[in-house]
Amino acid sequence: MAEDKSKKNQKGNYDASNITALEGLEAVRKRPGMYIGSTDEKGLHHLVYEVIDNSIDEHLAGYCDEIVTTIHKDNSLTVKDDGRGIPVGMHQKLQKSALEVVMTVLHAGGKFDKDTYKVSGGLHGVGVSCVNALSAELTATVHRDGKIHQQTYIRGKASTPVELKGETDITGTFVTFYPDDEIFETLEFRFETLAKRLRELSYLNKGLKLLLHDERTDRSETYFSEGGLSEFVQYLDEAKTPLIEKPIHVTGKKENVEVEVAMQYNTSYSENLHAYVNNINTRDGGTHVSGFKRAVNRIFTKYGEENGFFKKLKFKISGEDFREGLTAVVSVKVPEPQFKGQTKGELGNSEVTAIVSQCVGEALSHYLEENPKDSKRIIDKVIIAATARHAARQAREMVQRKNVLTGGGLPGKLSDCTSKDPGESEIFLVEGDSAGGTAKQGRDRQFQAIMPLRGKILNVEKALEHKIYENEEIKNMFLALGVSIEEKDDERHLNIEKLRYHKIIIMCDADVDGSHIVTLILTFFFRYMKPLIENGYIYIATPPLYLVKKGKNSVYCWSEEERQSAIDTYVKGGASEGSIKVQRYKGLGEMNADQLWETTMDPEERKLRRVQIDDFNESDRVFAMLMGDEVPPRRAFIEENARYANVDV
Ligand code: 0RA
Repeated sequence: MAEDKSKKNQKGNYDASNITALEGLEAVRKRPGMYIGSTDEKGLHHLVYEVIDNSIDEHLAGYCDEIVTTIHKDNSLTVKDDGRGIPVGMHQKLQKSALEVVMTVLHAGGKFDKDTYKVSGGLHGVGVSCVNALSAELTATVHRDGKIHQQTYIRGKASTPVELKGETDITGTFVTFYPDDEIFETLEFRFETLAKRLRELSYLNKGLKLLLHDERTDRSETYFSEGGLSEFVQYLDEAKTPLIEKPIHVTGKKENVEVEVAMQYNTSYSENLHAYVNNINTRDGGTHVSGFKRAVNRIFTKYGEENGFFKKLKFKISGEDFREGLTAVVSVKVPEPQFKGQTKGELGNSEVTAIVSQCVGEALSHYLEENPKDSKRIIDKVIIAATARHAARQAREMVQRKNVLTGGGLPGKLSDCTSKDPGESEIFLVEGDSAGGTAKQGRDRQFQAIMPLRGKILNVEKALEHKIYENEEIKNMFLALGVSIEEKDDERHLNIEKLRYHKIIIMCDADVDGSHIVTLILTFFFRYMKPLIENGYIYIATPPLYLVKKGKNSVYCWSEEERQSAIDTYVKGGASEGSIKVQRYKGLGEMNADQLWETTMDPEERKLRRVQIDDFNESDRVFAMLMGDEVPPRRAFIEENARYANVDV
C-alpha cells in the first residue's frame, strides 16, 4: 500500500522509519475504505477478521489451537489466542518494542518471522495495525516468557509504554478494541455475521477451535472441524442427497503452494463450487479454479474413454457435465497471492493452475481406480447430465431460434414500456392476470412494462433443464428480458448485452402464497440468470399491508408497528377508536390502479428491496433447503431461521 509522502513531518526530528510509521497509519484513517473496503457494517466486521487472521497465522505456523472472540456489552470486542504471543523485545532499528511495531507500523505483522510466510489475511490482508488505526482505543496483552505485557493505543498511537502486568504460565495474545465512532457508521457487531465467518474458518483450518461469545445476550457457539473441507462440503450439501458415500478429499503441496480440495457428487442438477486463497473467498474463481476444472475434465474423460463408458454417446461431453451435481471446495495457500478483477475476487497467479491440476489429477485418478463402484455412479450421472444438456441445448436453441424467426418478437402478455433505454426501463413481473391488469392501468407506461405471470411457476430446483424451456412463463421471461444462454469455451453464459430493463421487479401478494411465488421466481433467477442478481437488477416490490382511514384521511402501513402508530396518531388528534377503519390488504387485487401506483409502483413513494447475494455458500443452501426435496432439513432450517429471522437473499 502506498504511503502518504505528501504530509510534512511537523517536529522534524524523527528518523526516516518513524516517519513512515506515523504517516502510514494516518493514511489508514484518512482513507479507511482503501484498507478495509468500507466503513459500514461490512468494514466494521473486517476489523474482527483482521485480528483473527493474525491468530490464524499462528495456528498455521503450528502454535495456536484456540481463538476466543468475545463481543462485550459496550460494543468493544476481544480476540484471544493461545499462540506464542507477539514478541515484546526491542526492535533495534526502530528503537521500540516489537509489540509496538506490530501494532503501529503498517504491514509489520510478519516481518520477524521469515520461516512461515504470511498466508492468512482479511479481505485486504492489511494487518492488525490497521485495526489499531481505526480503533478509538485498543489494548494488546501478551503472555510470553512467563510474563504479562500490556500496551494501550488511542487511534493507532501508543498511549502507554509496554507495561509489565504480572506473571503467567500460558502464552498468547489478547487484543481488545473499540472501533472508532469517528470512522464507522455503525459500531454494533452482529453475532450472526461473525458466526458465519468463524464457521467457515473452522472448516478451512481443521483442528482449530473457534469460540464466539456474546456478552450482550450470553449466546455462545463453538466451531471446530476435524474433517475440514470434507465436513464443509457435507454442510453445504445438507439438503441434498449424496451420490457417493463420502467426499473425495485431496491434499498436496508443490512449489510452496498448498492445495486442499473436497468434492462430493449429489443428485441435484447444480454445480456448487467454492474457492479460497489463504482463507479468503475468491468469488470470481481464478487460476486455482481453472486448475481444478481442468483436472476433473481430464481425469474423468480419460477414465470414461479407457473403460468404454462413452462409446454410445453421439455428442461431446462438456466440462459442465462433469460438474453437474458436484459440490466442491478448493482451498489453496499461496505465499504471494495476486488478486485480479474489479472486486479483487479472482486469483491471478498463473503457476497455480498447473499445481492444482496436478494435485487434483493424481488424487482423482487414484480414487477412481480404488473405488470402481463410486466411479461408475459418477460416470453414469455425467452421461445423464450430458444427455439432458443435449436435450436442453436443443430446446433452448429452438426457443431462441423461434425468437429470431419471429423478429425477436415480444411475448403477447407483455405490456411493454415506450422507452427503449434499459437504464431507465423497469419491468414488473406480476403474480396473476388480474393484478397484472391493475398494474397495467396504474403504471407510467413511459418507463414501466408489465408482465403477468400466471398460475404456478415451475420449481426449477426440481426440474430438468430442458423442461424449463418448455415452460411458458420462463420462455416469456427470456423473451421479455432480451437475455439468452450461450455456450462459449465449453461453458454456458447468460448474455445480458441486450437486457431490456435494468430494474426487474417481482411484485406478489404480501401473504404466504405471495412470498412462496417470490421464492420460486428468485430460485429461477439464482439458478439460470445469476448475473442479473450479481448486477443488482433484481428487486422485490413491497405492497402495503394496511390502510388506516379516518374520515377523508388515510395512511398506508407496511408493518404492525406502523399500523399501531397510525391509529395512535389519529387518537391523539382527538379521533375515537370507532371512527378509525383499518383495511388489511390481503393481495394486490384489493387495491385499485391508483392505490397500487401510489404505494408500490411510484418511484417517489415505493419501497423496493434489492436482491443481493452476500454469501454464495448460504444462498445455495437456502435455495436447496427451501425448494429441494429433503424435507427434514427444511423444517429444521425454517425453524432456525424463524428464530433469528434473516433469510436475506
Ligand atoms: C510477530 C512475530 C511472531 C508472532 C506474531 C507477530 C504474532 C502476532 C499476533 C497477532 C495476534 N496474535 C498473534 N500472535 C503472534 C513470531 C513470534 C516468535 O517467533 O516467537
